[in-house]
Amino acid sequence: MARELTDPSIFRRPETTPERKAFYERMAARNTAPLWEVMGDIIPPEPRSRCQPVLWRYSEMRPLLVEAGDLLTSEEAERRVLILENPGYPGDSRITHSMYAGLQLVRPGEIARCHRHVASALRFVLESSGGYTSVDGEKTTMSPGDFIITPSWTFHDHGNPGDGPVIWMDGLDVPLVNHFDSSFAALYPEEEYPVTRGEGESQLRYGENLAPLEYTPTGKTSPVFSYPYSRSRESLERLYRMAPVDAWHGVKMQYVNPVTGGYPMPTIATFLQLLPAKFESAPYRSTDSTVFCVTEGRGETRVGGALLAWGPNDIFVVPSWTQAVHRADEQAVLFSFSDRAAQKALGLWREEKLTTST
Ligand code: 1HN
Repeated sequence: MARELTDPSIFRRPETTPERKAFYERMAARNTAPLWEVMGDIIPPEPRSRCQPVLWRYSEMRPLLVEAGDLLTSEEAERRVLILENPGYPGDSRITHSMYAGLQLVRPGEIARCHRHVASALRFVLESSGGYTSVDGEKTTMSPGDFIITPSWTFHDHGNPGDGPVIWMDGLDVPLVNHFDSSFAALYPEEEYPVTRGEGESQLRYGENLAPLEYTPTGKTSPVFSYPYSRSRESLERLYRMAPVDAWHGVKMQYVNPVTGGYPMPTIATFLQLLPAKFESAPYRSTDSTVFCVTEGRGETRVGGALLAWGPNDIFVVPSWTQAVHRADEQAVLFSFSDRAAQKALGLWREEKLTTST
């Protein structure tokens, strides 16, 4: 079961007598407060996330997004995006405590004009034939299942020269950046950034088990910014056929920055996993609330008392320190992202692998 907000504190809390209360009021007038009144709340014995386990069905989201396309141009909207908002944080534009997610539509012929911001972004492509995103002068064509990075403070614009809608999930570390009050944003003076590099150039330089001569990594984000689905998908399929399947995760891999071996972005970790048909995972929990996007297959996830039944392009959330069990009706592939990169960099991350559900 989910941990409840009623979890007992391990700390003492003395009785509040009228005399003490009057004292606390005098303290408040001097911008001070008694720790002994709040210690159990600010130092819980384990995470008490307000994040709720939720599912967004693509069959319900896509029509809303298409309707948004009829109502507003992407020029008017700046970015035509439906925010996936966790009901645990109403009005807060966040899908988990630390992460933002949304569904973005670019209609044929549209351009989402160029800007940059401190927040790092990922795109996970759901529908596209010919859509592209451009990062600091290099274009990348988007295909379904591709994971694409927009590093912090890089100029980016998107376009759709094709004849069908282009739709992707955005994931950004906006709540984390705003937690630190460290957000900046700027427009590029033109609608599109000039193309200065060939398409696929960063892949050739850094993503082929090669690197430029005497290269030393600069910056905190992967210099490869497109991770095509076809390659990652094939790895999972072939590993499934030749190697043991993990009881907690199926065949799960993490995306890497090829020049450091670390996560692709300094704050956001991303994963791809294959769940074989009829696989049921052993229960697992970790401190990084995680956003899952189903790329293939159907199944369900039991998490914190909720049963989330998912299919292709559905998006769901597993909150921090909440046991989750995944079951696949048919072979399934799940993309996921979380703040694990940030938590591990700060020495905060924990996980627990259980053998039976409690
Ligand atoms: C943003 O810049 C994009 O560039 C998408 O496509 C979603 C959500 C919050 C802040 C900036 C984009 C965003 C965003």
